Amino acid sequence: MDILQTIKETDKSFSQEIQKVQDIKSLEELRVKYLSRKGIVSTLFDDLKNVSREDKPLVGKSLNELRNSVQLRFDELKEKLESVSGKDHTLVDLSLPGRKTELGSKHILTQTLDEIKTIFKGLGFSIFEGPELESDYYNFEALNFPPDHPARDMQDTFFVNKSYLLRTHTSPVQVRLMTSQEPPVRAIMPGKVYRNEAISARSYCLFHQVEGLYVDTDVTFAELKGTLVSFARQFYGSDLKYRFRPSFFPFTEPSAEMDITCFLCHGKGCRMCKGSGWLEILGCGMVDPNVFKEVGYDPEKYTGYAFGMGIERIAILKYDIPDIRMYFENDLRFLKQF
Ligand code: 2U9
Repeated sequence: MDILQTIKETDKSFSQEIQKVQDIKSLEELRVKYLSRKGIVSTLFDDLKNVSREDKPLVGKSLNELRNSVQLRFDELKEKLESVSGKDHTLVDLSLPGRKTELGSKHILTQTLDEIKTIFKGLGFSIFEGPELESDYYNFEALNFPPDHPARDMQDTFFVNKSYLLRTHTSPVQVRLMTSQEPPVRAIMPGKVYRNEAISARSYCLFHQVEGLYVDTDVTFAELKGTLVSFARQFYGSDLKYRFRPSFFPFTEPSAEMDITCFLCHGKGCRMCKGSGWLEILGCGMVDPNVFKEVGYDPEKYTGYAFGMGIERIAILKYDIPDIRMYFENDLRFLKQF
């Protein structure tokens, strides 16, 4: 049968022609030639009416196979050419400048902590860290808090159960250090602390502290002042004025708070210092003999000083940050300023 021969030849010629096709335009020309209404394959279908009844099934089957095979190869090449042409001509513009890899930066609290650590390392302090989940003993009892002290109240402390809590200060780390080591000890303890407070622009349920401790024979309040003034001058600027005011903490006696002159108004009084001209930056004092007894240090032989500061507050004062919640919101517009 001639028509079967023609079908075979058509298949062969399509194979040869499609191999030469390099672009979508030539492929479209090939489609018109073979698959359009007046194309070679359709014309062969028209010729089916001239085929005898008994040959029709065989010829019909061959024609269907030809049409499907031509269509399949056409579709495959079309998809390939389109994906390549998309990449070459629309998706990639080689004249564009390369994409910049954005580098992250340290969070302002980490930067502040790093700076504080560097200053105290320079003053001879080492660094110790401890657990954030603490026992009532290390957080309160060993630090001379009376059993009914208001800080223990459920309102102020996140208790996990009767004896365990999220530490409210880093002081338990000092207790752990002293119970594991004989004097002299000179270390700072940075870390997260938790307080069950109403959240506002000035207070948050989580913040960071750095506390410090120096215990040896003959450690004096004068040394405490010298160390803290040196720290404040390195951190806030060498021309600052300072003052120490009496205060009270269960774990130090005597206790004090350190103020520096307001850097916004230089002591004249403004919104930053609430008109006083002074900014409170930390608390400090001589370690209470009761704490020494608790950790097994002889209070007749040793004296020591301790201090503590809130990092959020220290940075708020240095960079004039209006709201403590900004540290924790991860808004890049805030973070990128530092
Ligand atoms: C031991 C003995 C003494 C650590 C101290 C302060 C004073 C203090 C506050 C500052 C702002 C806490 O973050 S804050 O709210 N801290 O004023 N902290 S003396 O004294 C210690 C610690 C451990 C064994």
